[in-house]
Amino acid sequence: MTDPRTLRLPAPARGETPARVLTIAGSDSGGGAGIQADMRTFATLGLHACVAVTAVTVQNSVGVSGFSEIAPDVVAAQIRSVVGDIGVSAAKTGMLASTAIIEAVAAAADEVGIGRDHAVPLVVDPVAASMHGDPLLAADALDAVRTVLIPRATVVTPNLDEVRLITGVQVTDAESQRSAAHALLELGARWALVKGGHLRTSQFSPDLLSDGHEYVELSAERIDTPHDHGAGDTLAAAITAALSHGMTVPDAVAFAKAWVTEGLRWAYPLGAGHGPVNPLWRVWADRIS
Ligand code: PXL
Repeated sequence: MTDPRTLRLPAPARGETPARVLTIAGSDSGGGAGIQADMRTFATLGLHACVAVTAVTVQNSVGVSGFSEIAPDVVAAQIRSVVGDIGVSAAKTGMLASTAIIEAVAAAADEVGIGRDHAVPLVVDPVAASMHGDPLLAADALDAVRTVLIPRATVVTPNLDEVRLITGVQVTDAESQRSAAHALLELGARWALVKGGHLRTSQFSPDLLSDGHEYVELSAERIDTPHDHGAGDTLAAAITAALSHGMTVPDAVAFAKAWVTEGLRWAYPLGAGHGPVNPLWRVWADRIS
């Protein structure tokens, strides 16, 4: 097991501009997932997070009761505005809601130099639904995920449901996990991380990371908690944070997996439904111990 004390990124000196990242994602009014998870992850890791909001969800611990999309040109303008002035060394996408927003994000990313073929890596978390199954992406936007979003991904990080929706591959074991990774790479991602967290087959949570040449199996202790809302967002945010400091993709994913495992250990109940993963685990652990 990774010693949690080693899960650190270089810290900025007092008064020094920290590394900057950009999250392009939706707001979770319950404070557990989406940009709230991303920003807390980035903040705890010593980064400055810029935000392009894509949608405002109405949700609590029980579910998502609706959302309002931000106009696609406003999403794109947020990206251009912050990258042009503040500058970022990595970016991530979460909930993108619609084809029009995906297309606007892709165009802005190309323009400002974010994505697999640019200097600034892009982590794509292809969010399709909440943990309760409430849709966060229009059904007709899956095609844009396949043809517009994933081809721009330095790393794509779907869970098993998202893999099935995007590639048609139903992952049940190591072999189908490999087929799913190949299908995602064929769509154009540089690296595919097929998360096995929802494969309730063992005490480990086996993920497969591949670029078609390297196959890295990552397994971490399975933390058995119902309070894992926002775990996928936190994982993708921690990968983005590590990439922003120049880590390789395999090192960044290993770092992030260990990071989110600690976050799950520090998860807490909230409301009547599922509580969130705790991206502030380090701060809480330092305060308490
Ligand atoms: O965890 C995926 C996710 C991403 N973004 C937003 C969400 C959720 C899950 O509910 O609400 C805004």
